[in-house]
Amino acid sequence: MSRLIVVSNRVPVPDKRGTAPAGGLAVALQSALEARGGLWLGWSGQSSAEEAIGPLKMLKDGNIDYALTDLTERDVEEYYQGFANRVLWPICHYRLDLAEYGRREMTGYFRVNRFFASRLLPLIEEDDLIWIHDYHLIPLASELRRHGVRNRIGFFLHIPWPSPDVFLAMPVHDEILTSLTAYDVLGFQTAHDRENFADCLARQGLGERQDEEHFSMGDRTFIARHYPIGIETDEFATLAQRAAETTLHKRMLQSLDGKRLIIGVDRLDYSKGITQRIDAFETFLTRHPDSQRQVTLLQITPKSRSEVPEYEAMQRAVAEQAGRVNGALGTVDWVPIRYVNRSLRRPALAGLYRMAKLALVTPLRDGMNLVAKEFVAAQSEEDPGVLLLSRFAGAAQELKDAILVNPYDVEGTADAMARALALPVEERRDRWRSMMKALRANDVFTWCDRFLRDLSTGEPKAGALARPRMAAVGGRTPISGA
Ligand code: ADQ
Repeated sequence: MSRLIVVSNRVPVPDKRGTAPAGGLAVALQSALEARGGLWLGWSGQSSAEEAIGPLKMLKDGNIDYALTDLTERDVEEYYQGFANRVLWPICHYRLDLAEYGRREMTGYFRVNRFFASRLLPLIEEDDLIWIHDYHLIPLASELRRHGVRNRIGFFLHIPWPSPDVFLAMPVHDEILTSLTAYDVLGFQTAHDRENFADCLARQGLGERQDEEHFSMGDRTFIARHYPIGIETDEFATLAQRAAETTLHKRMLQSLDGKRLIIGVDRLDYSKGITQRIDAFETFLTRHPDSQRQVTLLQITPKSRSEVPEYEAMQRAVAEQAGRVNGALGTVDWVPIRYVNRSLRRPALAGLYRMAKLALVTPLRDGMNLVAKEFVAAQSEEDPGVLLLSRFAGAAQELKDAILVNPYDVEGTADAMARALALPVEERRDRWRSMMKALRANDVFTWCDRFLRDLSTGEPKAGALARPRMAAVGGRTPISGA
């Protein structure tokens, strides 16, 4: 079996106790790396002066080598905060109005990708499979190819791929599209994203489509397929069951004092639809005064990308909005919205999901949305809570038995909240069983196997991934998105 190299912007390096500080995605990739032997390369998160950037920091854990590089301040500004988070992220989330395209940032993005290639090149061995993750690193394969790398290289995009009318508004669309054709396998979250990508190629007259999933460009051929990412379904369900015995769980139950818990969990990001959700919750409470004092919305929202102005502004806007609703509708002994800006450990999060009767997962656009899947996995079989899910999240393609909503329709979402809270237990169980079946059939290990099987075409068939021990799923840092 070939060795595996994973490259992502950030790397979930295990802590000193050797447990992975990460969610399901990192756990699945680490088990694939462990099984094949491998290397995970990415940015250390540190910036330093150009002359102070030293050799890669190498760490070893079992069968996995971690290679971390610092970047310069200018790199971070232009590549990460600039082109990746202020051009590609808003464009892929259909927010042309927020994209701030600048030549300097675009040049920085390609320069840093060349730099990553230069760091990776000396470490590549002949048969290695290379798996590159997410929008920060789109041009990496073409940079490697320029240096003669002929290994199989795959790319997985964690965020949506927009329709041509949106994507082609980005000034360097052709460079980005062409660099994607340097991969052997291109992975998208949904068939819809894959089709959008194919439409962009067709619109620009780039390459030829052989069939639904096979394309050619010059003398190269590549696969573009959808691989919906999953979670560590059974392990997460066990975490949630165990959480019921913890002190936090008991304290939380006590503080709810019989009120029904509604939960929202999202990184603070404009794509997650948090302000529309709070509006919908307020509308629900106003239209159903009998629900006031009977429910509490716990919105857990760790800050992210605070160095980008839109995120800083949003931080203030959401806090003010929650404060306004609490001021208008709250009473001396009831706060409608508990708004918390921190990250929780996964066992605590799993326990809160299980306690909630309703989850509000209402992004305006999302590649997949793992919170929706985690919430379902955390429910009890006898008395499961209900998932209210945006039809614009990739997860809606699989979780068809959620209550699907259009998050732009505030009144419709408010009505759906009322309907969800009134669902009889038999219907809640039926919906939950069908969603759980989908989550078990496509967990994060299956996702990883499917991608690697396509990437490793031609080599002896890889076996299914070994499931990690429970200890490995207890950390807190997701590798992508933030
Ligand atoms: P994100 O945009 O970060 O990921 P999401 O899929 O929801 O979005 O994943 C968030 C992860 O962070 C979940 O595992 C969740 O449990 C965790 N998390 C969120 N808030 C937390 C908190 N307060 N404390 C602890 N953990 C918290 C990107 C794409 C998504 C895609 C994923 C994976 O934007 O669409 O689903 O990558 O491909």
